[in-house]
Amino acid sequence: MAIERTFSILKPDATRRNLTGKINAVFEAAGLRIVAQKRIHMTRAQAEAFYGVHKERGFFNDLVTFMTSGPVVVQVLEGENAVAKHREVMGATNPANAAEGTVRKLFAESIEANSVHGSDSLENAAIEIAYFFAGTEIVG
Ligand code: RTP
Ligand code: MG
Repeated sequence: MAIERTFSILKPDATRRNLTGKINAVFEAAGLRIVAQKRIHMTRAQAEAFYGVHKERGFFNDLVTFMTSGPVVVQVLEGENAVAKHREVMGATNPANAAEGTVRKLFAESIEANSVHGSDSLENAAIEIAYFFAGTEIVG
C-alpha cells in the first residue's frame, strides 16, 4: 500500500471542548503521523472557498458560520492508505451513524458539529493541503 498524505481539520467544537489531544491520539493509534499542524481562525472567505463544493446545499451557510465560530486545527496526516484510513477513524458524517471507536462516535455533538474534517480523495487531499500549507511547513 502507498504512503499517502491527507488533510484534516479539528473543528471548532473540538477546540472549544479542549479535545485536540484526544482526537490526535486516535489518529496516531491508527498509524497516521501528524507531519504538519497549526491552529488558525478561518475567515468567512476562507471557509466559503474551502467548502465551495457545498455552496448549493441547504446547510452551506450554517456550515460556514460554524467553521468560523472559533479556532480550528488544520493538519496534514501521513501514512499507509492515509485518505481512507483517516475517513475510517473519523466515522460517518452523522455521529448517530458512526461506528464504535470512531472520532465522531466518541466526540461529535451533531451532524454539523462533528469534530473533524477529512479529505475524501487523494486529489482533494492535495488541493486542500496546498490551500492551507506551504511545502516548507510539512515535515515528514
Ligand atoms: P468533512 O467534509 O467535514 O470531512 O465531512 P464529510 O465528508 O463526512 O461530510 P460532507 O458531506 O462533506 O459535509 C461537510 C460538512 O458539512 C456539515 N454537514 N451538515 N446539517 C447537515 O445536514 C449537514 N450535512 C453536512 C458537516 O460538518 C460535514 O462534516
Ligand atoms: Mg466532505
